[in-house]
Amino acid sequence: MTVYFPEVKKKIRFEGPDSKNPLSFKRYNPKEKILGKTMADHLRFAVCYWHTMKGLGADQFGVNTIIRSYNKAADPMKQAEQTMEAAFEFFTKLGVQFWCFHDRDIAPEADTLAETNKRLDKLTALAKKMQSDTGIKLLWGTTNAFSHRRFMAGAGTNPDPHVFAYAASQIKKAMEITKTLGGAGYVFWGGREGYDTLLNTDMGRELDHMAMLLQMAVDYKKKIGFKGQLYIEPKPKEPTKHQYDFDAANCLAFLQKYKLLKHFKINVEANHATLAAHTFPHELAFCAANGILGSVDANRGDLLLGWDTDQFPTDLYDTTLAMYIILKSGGFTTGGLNFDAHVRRQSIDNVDLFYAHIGAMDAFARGLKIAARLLKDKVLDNAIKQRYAGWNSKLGKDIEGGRMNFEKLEKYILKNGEPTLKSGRQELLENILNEYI
Ligand code: XLS
Ligand code: CA
Ligand code: CA
Repeated sequence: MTVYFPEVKKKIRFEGPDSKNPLSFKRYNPKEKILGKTMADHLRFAVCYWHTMKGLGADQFGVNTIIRSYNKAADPMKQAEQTMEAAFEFFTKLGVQFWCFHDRDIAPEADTLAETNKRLDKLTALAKKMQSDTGIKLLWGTTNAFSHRRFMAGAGTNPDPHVFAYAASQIKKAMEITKTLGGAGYVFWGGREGYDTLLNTDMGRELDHMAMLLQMAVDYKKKIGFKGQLYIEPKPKEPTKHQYDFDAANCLAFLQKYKLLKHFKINVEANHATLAAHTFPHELAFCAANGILGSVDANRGDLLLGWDTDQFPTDLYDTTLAMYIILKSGGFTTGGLNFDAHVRRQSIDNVDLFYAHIGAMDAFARGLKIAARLLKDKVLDNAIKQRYAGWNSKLGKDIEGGRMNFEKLEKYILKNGEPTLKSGRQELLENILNEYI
């Protein structure tokens, strides 16, 4: 069998923090138990096919910079097969449990839907074989209904029902192959579901149509017996000026309005959170508070660049707080940490792909360990408990129990006067967090 990543001879191993080997994990020890579960089972790492296998360094200002040995074949199907073989070699050498893909990542589009679907079947069969040979599983599948020119004005929110029908047909097939591959989930990211100008947009109608498409997906899921979790992935802008799935709160309102809430959870992407002017932990905490935290696209943006840079996560504050929120909400069930991230344009060597993922996995492993200690020592828990202690008093209990109204509360104030103010202790808590990190 052809070897596509000869630079890395054997599987990346845990060697501990003192190792000087850049091709080893310093912190991620898949078998180590944290709070009764292995690190691998807590973190559920996934490699994404689109950036890692297909991303070749192109940006808005320049063409590809990266050359890989698996995408040289002239025949696009041959290239797709070699890419798939290379992908599973990479997943195996890296030692992740999962992968994620869009339909169009794994098989090139042909002239007709029927022909395209035949190609997909071929590559799906190959993926299925490689999954069973390697034990690597599918975290989620999804549809790319945003790259082809037919989707220039959106998929489910397109002004033309003919395009809506195309998107539906594509999703139908992508759900089928995700089921064939035993996917634990299926993601809807509304690539061009939004608008560029209100001057040509019927917003209400577009939102109704998007809900209709999702309802059809829910119905089809049931029909084919696909057991995976459905997710919506919010993003506020890019490629459109305004995307309808702006942030987690926006998605929650949408799902509630269209009575779809029980069928969906959120796939939170770190870089999309910051594009929406939130923090990554904010989006996670919002989802956790509302019982809709599903899965995570683990990456980061750049403070000085206003677009979706999809960099590999390295920030320990982010990974710690993320894992803290995830652990507190009970941990992943169907979801996981998918590295929706690509190496920089100048990182042109195969080995850079390994460095990028190793660093990200170690950053999350550290986050997990620190979060577990924070939880065990109850440092934040105790501070929060104390801060809200007033709600355990008679007054607090009466309000929370729905036994109070404006008149009664006014009477209480007239009798008891000014409240005693308490410090929020932000700086102290920041210091404590630093000590743990
Ligand atoms: C793009 C999105 C996309 C989704 C899957 O910004 O992150 O890659 O995760 O369609
Ligand atoms: Ca994403
Ligand atoms: Ca992104």
